[in-house]
Amino acid sequence: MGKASRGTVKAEPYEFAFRPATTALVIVDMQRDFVEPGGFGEALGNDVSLLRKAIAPTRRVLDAARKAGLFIIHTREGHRPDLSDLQPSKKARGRLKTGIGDKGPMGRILVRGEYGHDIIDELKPQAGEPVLDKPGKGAFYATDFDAILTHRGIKQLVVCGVTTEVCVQTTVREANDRGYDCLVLEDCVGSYFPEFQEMALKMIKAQGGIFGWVGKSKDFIAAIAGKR
Ligand code: C5J
Repeated sequence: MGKASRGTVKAEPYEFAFRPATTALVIVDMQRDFVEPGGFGEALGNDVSLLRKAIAPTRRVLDAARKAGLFIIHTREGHRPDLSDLQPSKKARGRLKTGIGDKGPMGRILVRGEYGHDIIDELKPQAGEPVLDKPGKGAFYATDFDAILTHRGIKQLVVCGVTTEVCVQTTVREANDRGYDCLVLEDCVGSYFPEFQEMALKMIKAQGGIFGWVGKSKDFIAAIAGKR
């Protein structure tokens, strides 16, 4: 774990330079359909408790970021009610009896405006925090994410959310290719598969931080509070 000096966050493979004015907190897809018992994720046979572990630390990070006036953006994976932005390949994948667009336990699955598509109450966005609706796994694909970040002068992303190896990692890879430095908070991201959680985080910080940095919520909160 890299040492931290003032203006940095302790992280791997080495300390992450933290510049509040150019840093955004990005909370990826903390939606009921993925995280809540009775949602789509659980209906697919997944154990949502593995994802729910990320809620409390993410809430602490969100509170600290709000207090410090950091730019905060939330994402949601989902589709238009007419499903015109749903690729036939994505609809067909998995050969599910009840899949995207169908009536699920919390309304139509991953459809905008439905109860299950929305962000969980614990991490509900506040006024002034953009919510980015994305049809894909990555937050840059078919969205104005890059424009929003560019207009704010954002250069670093601190990333929380689910799932680690799918939408979080895809977003981090897309961001890295666009020149953003990403710090993923390991206790604020979650996967239904413990081995994917471990390997996805390892991949991000491998080879000198090939996609970015991995750190812990307590160290980021300490940096926000100016304790580092
Ligand atoms: C998935 C996501 N796993 N938000 N979506 O389909 O990671």
